[in-house]
Amino acid sequence: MNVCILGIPHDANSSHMRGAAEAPPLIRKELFSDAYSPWTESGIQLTRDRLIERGDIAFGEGDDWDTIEAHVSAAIDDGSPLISLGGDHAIAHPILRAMHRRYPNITIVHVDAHADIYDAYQGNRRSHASPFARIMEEELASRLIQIGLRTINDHHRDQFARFGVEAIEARHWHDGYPLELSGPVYISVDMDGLDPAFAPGVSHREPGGLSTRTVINLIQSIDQPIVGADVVEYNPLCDLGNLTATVAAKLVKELAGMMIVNAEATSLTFRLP
Ligand SMILES: [Mn+2]
Repeated sequence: MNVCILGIPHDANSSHMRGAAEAPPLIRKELFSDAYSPWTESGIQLTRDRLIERGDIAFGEGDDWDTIEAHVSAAIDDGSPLISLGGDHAIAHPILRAMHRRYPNITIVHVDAHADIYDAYQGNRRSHASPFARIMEEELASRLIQIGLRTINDHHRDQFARFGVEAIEARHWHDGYPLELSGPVYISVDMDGLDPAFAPGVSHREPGGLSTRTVINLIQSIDQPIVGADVVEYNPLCDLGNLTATVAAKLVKELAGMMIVNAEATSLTFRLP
């Protein structure tokens, strides 16, 4: 079992400031740096041959959403799990369109300071504040579990009720929180789900967030097949000494490790009939 890595350098739907599109090469640089161990905490040696490099999407021709969906579909076509490097969070919508086609009953575990479930934000239905509204409208996930939230407003609460979202605020999250997952899991990590003390390189710093350790513990607690993940909203323009790139690379590493561990444990291949 190998894991695909795809860069999606797209930040045109960011509401406050751009910059997240610059992230993929910087995360890769840390991921493959000789300064760090290639071993995951879960016991997998993440040599380069275990990470299938799918490059960065070059945007320009055609609709960006269709382009993202096509690249993701191609990456997961052989049953490989995929980690997408954002880009802003808007890209989760076309990614999930592709994921849903292959895995119809996916559960999304979403780490974020924000619910990203506005019906529209600043008039933009593709806003990075809105992808989970589109995902739930199109029924691309069976469950949406949001973890680490600390900016909930009344509109979000209406959306949670409308879509049956399981929203767990940062103040209520703890190691060992029972998620009772079953079936394929997709993990979407907005770097601002972490506290800015750990990940300052984000466009919207929201104090009171999760520690790096807490997010890794969450990833390692998932005992179901992890078929896809994204690490989004790292904004190098806001970073301090590449700290957030290093944290993002660490999360990518632990995500890849658990993708391999769980796939080998369950011996599921997810090949279509
Ligand atoms: Mn966010």
